[in-house]
Order: sequence, then structure tokens, then C-alpha cells
Amino acid sequence: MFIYILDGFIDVRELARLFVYDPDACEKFITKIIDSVDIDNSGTLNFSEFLMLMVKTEGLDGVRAAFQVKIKILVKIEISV
Ligand SMILES: [Ca+2]
Repeated sequence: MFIYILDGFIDVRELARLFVYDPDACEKFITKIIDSVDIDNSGTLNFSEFLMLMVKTEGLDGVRAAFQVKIKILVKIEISV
């Protein structure tokens, strides 16, 4: 599999295309991401490690916003029951 980088950059679509044609590359990429926050070296993410990953990728404000949306959904579900 070859990727032709004409402009010197890889965008999301090109990276996604690589992963469609090369699932092993996708798995290696995701493994590196998980390993970067897998503190107990379990190969899986517990909730604390997942939060660290979210903070790394979304920042504290992004995590806060994600949980606020979740809380609003839960409140709506609870009110509607
Ligand atoms: Ca872990």
C-alpha cells in the first residue's frame, strides 16, 4: 500500500483510507495511543486511563463539555420516565 503525499501533509481522510486498506496499521496506531495512557500496562483502559486519554485529546474543557452533555441527557431521560 502506498500513500501519495502530494502536498506534504496527511489529512484525516488520507489517514482513514490507509486504515481501511491496512487494518494492521490501524491496530498499531491505536495500540500506541492506548499504551500512552495505559498506566497499569493491562492492555486495556480503565475509566481513569480513559479520562486521561480524553484529556490528552480533548483537553479539560472538552472533557467537561462531553460530560455536561451526558449529564443533560441523563437528566432528560430521568425526567421523562
Ligand atoms: Ca490499563
